[in-house]
Amino acid sequence: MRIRFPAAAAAALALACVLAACGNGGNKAPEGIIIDKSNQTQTDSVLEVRARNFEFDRSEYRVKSGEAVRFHFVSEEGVHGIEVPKTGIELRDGQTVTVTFEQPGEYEIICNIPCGVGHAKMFAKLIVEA
Ligand SMILES: [Cu+2]
Repeated sequence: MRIRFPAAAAAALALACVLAACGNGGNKAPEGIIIDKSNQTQTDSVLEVRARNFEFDRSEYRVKSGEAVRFHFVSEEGVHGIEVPKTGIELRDGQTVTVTFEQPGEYEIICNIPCGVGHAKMFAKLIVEA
């Protein structure tokens, strides 16, 4: 009993974790956003976001809806990563993902690595145009 109970508790916890989609940070791609991590989708459109201490190279980035875009992230100074909440997009330095937003909309781009004193100020807008 002393051995089995913790095992059962751990199993229950693991199951609860699966049901709550743990490990995904709740940042799953919703309907209307297609994410191609293998970057096989054909496109000439590129969106590059560059970060330094403690800002992005632009306050606003624009992409077109219905068009695949190569979303690329570069951390030029310091250790930064980006996340676009509610889209499933998360990138580390040097990473690229191909994304298609089927609908126009507005999202936030935030730094998702605690990078220092200016961390909380690191955000930009991502505008998906019609
Ligand atoms: Cu940060």
